[in-house]
Amino acid sequence: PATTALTYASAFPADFVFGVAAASAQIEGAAFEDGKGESVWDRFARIPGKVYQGHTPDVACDHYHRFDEDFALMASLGIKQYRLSIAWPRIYPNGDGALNQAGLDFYHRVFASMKKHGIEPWVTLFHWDLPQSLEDRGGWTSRVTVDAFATYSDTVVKAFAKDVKHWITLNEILCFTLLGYGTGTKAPGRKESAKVVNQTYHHALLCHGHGVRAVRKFGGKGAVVGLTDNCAVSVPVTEKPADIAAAKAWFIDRNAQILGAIQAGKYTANFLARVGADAPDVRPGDFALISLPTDFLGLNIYSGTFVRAAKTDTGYEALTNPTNYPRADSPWLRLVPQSMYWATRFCHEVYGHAAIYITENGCGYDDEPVVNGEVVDLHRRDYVRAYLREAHRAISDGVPLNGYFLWSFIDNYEWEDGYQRRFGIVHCDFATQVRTPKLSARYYSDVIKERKIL
Ligand code: PNW
Repeated sequence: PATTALTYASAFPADFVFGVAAASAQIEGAAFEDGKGESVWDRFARIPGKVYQGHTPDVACDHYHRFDEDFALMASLGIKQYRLSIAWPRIYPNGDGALNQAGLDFYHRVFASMKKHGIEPWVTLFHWDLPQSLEDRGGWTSRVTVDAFATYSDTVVKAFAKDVKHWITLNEILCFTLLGYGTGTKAPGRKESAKVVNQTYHHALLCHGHGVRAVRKFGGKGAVVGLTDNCAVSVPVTEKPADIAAAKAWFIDRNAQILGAIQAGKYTANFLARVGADAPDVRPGDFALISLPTDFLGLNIYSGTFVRAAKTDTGYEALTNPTNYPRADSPWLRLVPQSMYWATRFCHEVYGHAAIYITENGCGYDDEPVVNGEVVDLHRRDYVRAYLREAHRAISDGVPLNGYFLWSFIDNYEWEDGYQRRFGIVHCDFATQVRTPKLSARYYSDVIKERKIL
């Protein structure tokens, strides 16, 4: 009899969504075309020393002019679901005020092309490219941005309700609040106090609420909406009950500011005790908006922190990985496939989400040359396979995990790491804009076709 790899033969449910993801500022380019306004990343990239070799998002993958070719390639790989984001400064070049019809027209062309190629859009309203004009008026520290987002999300949902049924309000609040205004490693690169940073989180939560409201008001029949969060992920050091309980307690503490607050409809007592005088200012009505019911939770899962039971006040101890713990080229990206299982399981158990989607999962490496017309990224194939197995384990254990989006479709502008760090399953030669599907693209294509881990 033929030898078959039974271990990897586990099938995914028939309606499980397999997709790929990307974001406007990372792939579109055309940063100053057709009336697009400046974004905080256009500005940040030009501050010396902020981004690897001063790389800018000006051209990126030139997807703005090549989307039809990109969707043809996607379709040829059997990819039928694509998560993209809308560039706010294309729609409102100044964040609010005058609407740029050319920006809306671009996305109309994008959605028409996707439809032609049989690809369904999952649209993120905000994936970090804040209009610089809003930053000039305080950015995420100010309620001006919240009001502007309310108008922007209404406009976008109304304009594309016919084309888009899956909406994501915001991508990874932590990255544009804490990293943008606290550590300053991401745009706009500010270093504010903890109190101010907590206020930026609060404003982001309000925008999430406005996004949900926009979809309920203008999304039309069958439209669904959720947040994409990069929750803090704990993985029990062993899967003994004591370590699992410790990991869960750490998870609840560490995710109190976003997922905990949304679920509770307020900042929890534990969270308020932890931040003390740095607690954000909350106005009456804020939490009615923030805690509007959503249809799913999106999770970006890349890595995790190992936690074990300990005789501490909290009952847990989080471990720092030794330097020789395996990782991708991004230092934060430790290879911890079990994060997929524990993040989705804890989210389901703690917050009771009825549906969870992995809206991003992938790995970045610097050196992935095309050799003889091929990129043999076995490391990425292994990464995807290992994480998918843990996703499958979660489903088997009753977690309502309904889909998975691989980050990313194509090598792109990896924020402060510029074009140096490649996350794509399709290689992009940024000098010539030639696309070459990597071995991992072929692998993922087979997975999608057979709906099992190969
Ligand atoms: C995500 N971390 O960012 C973003 O949503 C993408 O735009 C990005 O390209 C991708 O992951 C790869 O980096 C993250 O420090 C940035 O843990 C930083 C972290 C996690 C995710």
